[in-house]
Amino acid sequence: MSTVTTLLTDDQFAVVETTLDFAQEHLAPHAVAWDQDKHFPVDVLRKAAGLGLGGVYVREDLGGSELTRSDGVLVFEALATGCPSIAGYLSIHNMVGWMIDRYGTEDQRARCLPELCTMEQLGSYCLTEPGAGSDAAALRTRAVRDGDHYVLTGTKQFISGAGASHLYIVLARTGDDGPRGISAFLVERDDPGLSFGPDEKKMGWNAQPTRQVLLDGVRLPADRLLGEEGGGFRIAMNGLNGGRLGIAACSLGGAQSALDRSLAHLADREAFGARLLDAQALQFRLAEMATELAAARALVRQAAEALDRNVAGAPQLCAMAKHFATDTGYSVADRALQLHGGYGYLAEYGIEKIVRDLRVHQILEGTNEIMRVMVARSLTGA
Ligand code: FAD
Ligand code: 2MC
Repeated sequence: MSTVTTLLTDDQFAVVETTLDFAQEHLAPHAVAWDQDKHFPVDVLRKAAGLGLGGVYVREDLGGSELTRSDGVLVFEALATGCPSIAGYLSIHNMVGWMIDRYGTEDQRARCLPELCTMEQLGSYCLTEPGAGSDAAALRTRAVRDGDHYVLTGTKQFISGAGASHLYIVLARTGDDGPRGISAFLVERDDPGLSFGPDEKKMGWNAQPTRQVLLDGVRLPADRLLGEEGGGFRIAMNGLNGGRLGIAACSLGGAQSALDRSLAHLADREAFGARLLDAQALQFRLAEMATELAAARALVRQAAEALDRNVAGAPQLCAMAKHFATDTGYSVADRALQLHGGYGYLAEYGIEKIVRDLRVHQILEGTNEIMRVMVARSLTGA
């Protein structure tokens, strides 16, 4: 794990060590079973919250850890060495917390954040719809103003944590077509008219639920509007800039774990009268994997610093980091599976689970094609 901890401050080193210990003690030993049983370990999430991981970016006055993005990517990489699926959910929960801390009124902050930070309450982010995924600004869920209330109707697709979460940031249309007609709302699980589809059967990310969120005339007091009417798309996109780094970091952690396991396996395994680790062809493969991960890590950390400093071009750097780190992470994990031979294909070794978990990081929080669209637009000025 040497490149994981190079160039860190003493404080960052301490955070990484604590989080790695947590991941190894509380996540890694159970990750395969949770995947097989499709178990969402809320009790373990609350333990993570005890370390400050329920409100990573939330200000300290309401129980948050108030860390920077540069710290956050270290945390999510370390967590994902234990289980990318759980780390991925925690990244989404923390995106929700950041959005409320950043755009919420003092009343909204006080109502939501203390229990999000302890993870007594879990959060979900609801942008995607059956007819609007990559083209998020085409969403059709409607929020109609009715006196002191808004009434929300529509369907959200693929929502991580749905059903288990208490708080849902829902993007809905209050105005005309396009991004400027969209607003963000705080919807609570008990709000009448809210229900959920069945848990989707998935290739990976099985240690957390993915369900539709169905809004059938959900009537919300007007003070559940987050930010300004018409400002929801900007809030959603700014949330995703940090979220994309969280997912990128989860790919680094999952892939690093697969690489570390490959080293151990090749050191143990003999063929043709020698340790497999002594075969130079395999050493070169390990060296390439480590180098590619180090390059991806450097880009993720650069993008996080750009976001911390709020520099122009930070969203595009986040997009670059997201597609580069998630493509690299998947490719490294897939090569680790190959280095394990037939054992890599067996569930009990945990490698095929990492491959399955990391595959979806190339799709969610903006597909890697959409990340390239963002980068290309900034190059061409389109
Ligand atoms: P589409 O938009 O239909 O895309 C299909 C294909 O076309 C993709 O390969 C895409 O890259 C490509 N494509 C589309 N447009 C272009 C273009 N202009 N140029 C080039 N290629 C293009 N969403 C949430 O809001 N909240 C969640 O919590 C959440 N969790 C998820 C969890 C899981 C397990 C999954 C699988 C998805 C989750 N999503 C969530 C949804 C996810 O963000 C979307 O699946 C993703 O944004 C892609 O949308 P889509 O599936 O509709 O694909
Ligand atoms: N950061 C800040 N602002 C952004 C932004 C970003 N990353 N992306 C877009 N914007 C702004 C943009 O500057 C513009 O602002 P203004 O109106 O002031 O000019 C506004 O948003 C509209 O942007 P575009 O004109 O680029 O809108 P368009 O519809 O052409 O494309 C696109 C936007 C494709 C970048 C956006 O729809 C997108 O990111 N799609 C992917 C959807 C996605 O990431 N879904 C993830 C769901 S969550 C999930 O998967 C989880 C697991 C939680």
